[in-house]
Amino acid sequence: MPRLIVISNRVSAPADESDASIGGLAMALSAALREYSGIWFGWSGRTTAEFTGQLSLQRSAGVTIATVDLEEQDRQEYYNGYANRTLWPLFHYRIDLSAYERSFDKGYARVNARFADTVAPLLQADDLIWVHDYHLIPLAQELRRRGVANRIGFFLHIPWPTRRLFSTLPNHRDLVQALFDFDLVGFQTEDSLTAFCEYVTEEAGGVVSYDGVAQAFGRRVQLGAFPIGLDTAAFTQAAGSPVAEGWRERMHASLADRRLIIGVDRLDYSKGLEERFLAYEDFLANHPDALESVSLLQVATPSRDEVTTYQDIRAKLDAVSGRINGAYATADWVPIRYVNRTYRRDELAGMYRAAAVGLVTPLRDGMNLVAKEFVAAQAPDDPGVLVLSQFAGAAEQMPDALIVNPFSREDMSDAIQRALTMPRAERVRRWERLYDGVRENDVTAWRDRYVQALASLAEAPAESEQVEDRRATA
Ligand code: ADQ
Repeated sequence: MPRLIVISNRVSAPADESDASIGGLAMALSAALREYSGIWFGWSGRTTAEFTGQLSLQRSAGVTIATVDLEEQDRQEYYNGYANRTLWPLFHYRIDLSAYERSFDKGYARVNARFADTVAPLLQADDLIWVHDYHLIPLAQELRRRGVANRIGFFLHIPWPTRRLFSTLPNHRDLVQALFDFDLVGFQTEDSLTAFCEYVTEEAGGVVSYDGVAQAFGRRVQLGAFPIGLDTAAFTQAAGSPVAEGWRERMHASLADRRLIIGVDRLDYSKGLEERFLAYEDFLANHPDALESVSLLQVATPSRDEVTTYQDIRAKLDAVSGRINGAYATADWVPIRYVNRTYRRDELAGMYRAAAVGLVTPLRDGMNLVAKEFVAAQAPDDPGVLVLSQFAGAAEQMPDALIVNPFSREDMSDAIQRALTMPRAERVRRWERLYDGVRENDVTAWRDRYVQALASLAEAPAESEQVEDRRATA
């Protein structure tokens, strides 16, 4: 088995799985790297006065974790800048929030070059290299410039936007061209794959064959949809652990026979939290019988709080939840418990299991692992109901959830009512189908599908053998 070299912006050691590190990518990759020997390389999250490329190495369960410090300017221009103020909002359909600044472009290019400089000396000839997410789109291009001929794959954890939207990005063409230096480019969904193909054919003058080989810019790349999964067995086991059981009981005791609706998200405008609160407010207004008989627990962990937009959304959610609680709370009941904390996986599993309804209603999401965690944590004989946004990648795989439009308060309010009143037989039937999917398409299946697809590709052809650029000379 070749070594697997995983490269992502941040890394977290596999041993950390049960601790407080959050974020879907970290969760998935630490599980995916088990059973592999190799290296997981990324930024340490720390900054240093001057970039040296000095590696910090740590061995953990057969994997070498290799991290490097960046400069403060890198953090601002690459991480807070191009990655999180330009690409993240654009790829989540929020061009109103996207900032285009040339210093960000420079920082992004600089850090990708620094990653390539640092990781290239670690590589052996038959290593498979797997690059993750929007922070590192130009990395294969940088590695190729340094003579790396290994097979290199890319996986995008967030959605790929439609052609018209993507074209609002200055230099959009360069970013797509950079993807053609990978051998395999994977997306979460068919929807993202289709959007990318449309760009290739309509904007870049390329072609895509029926088996997903795209040709443009004089190069060729294999494309595919690889929906990410959960470490399902571990999560289900966590849901049955004494810690989870303790939390389930604690939730029930604090609810005093009220039904629990739960939401768990990184605090991000793409997760649709304000819309969710407003829909819940509509639900309370339209169902007076629900007053004092349900409670919404929203766990939202602050993230990226150096970026102003994230401070804004936080302030907005404080205000909206406060207003709703002010309007409806009684002496012994609050409609929304809004908590900005991180919980351990087994604690979260216990909370999911205590809930009658899971609200996963992002406005746009690559996949959304919380939807899968909610399903994996349920008691088979009395499962809660998943209410899922049609704009989460997970909706492609989870049609047995109650699929909602997160932009419509009425739609979401109706779904909450339907979930709370759904007969047990229907709940069980829907949950069984959802759980089968979550179990079969788990994180190991995802990794294996991707790595096999990458390994089965022929060695990267030399530059001269690449296909002719099919673009009409534009
Ligand atoms: P995220 O945007 O981080 O991931 P998601 O897939 O929902 O979104 O994963 C969030 C993870 O963080 C879950 O495992 C969840 O349990 C955990 N988490 C959230 N709040 C927490 C809290 N308060 N305490 C502890 N843990 C918490 C990105 C993309 C997604 C994609 C993943 C994986 O945006 O669309 O599903 O990568 O590819």
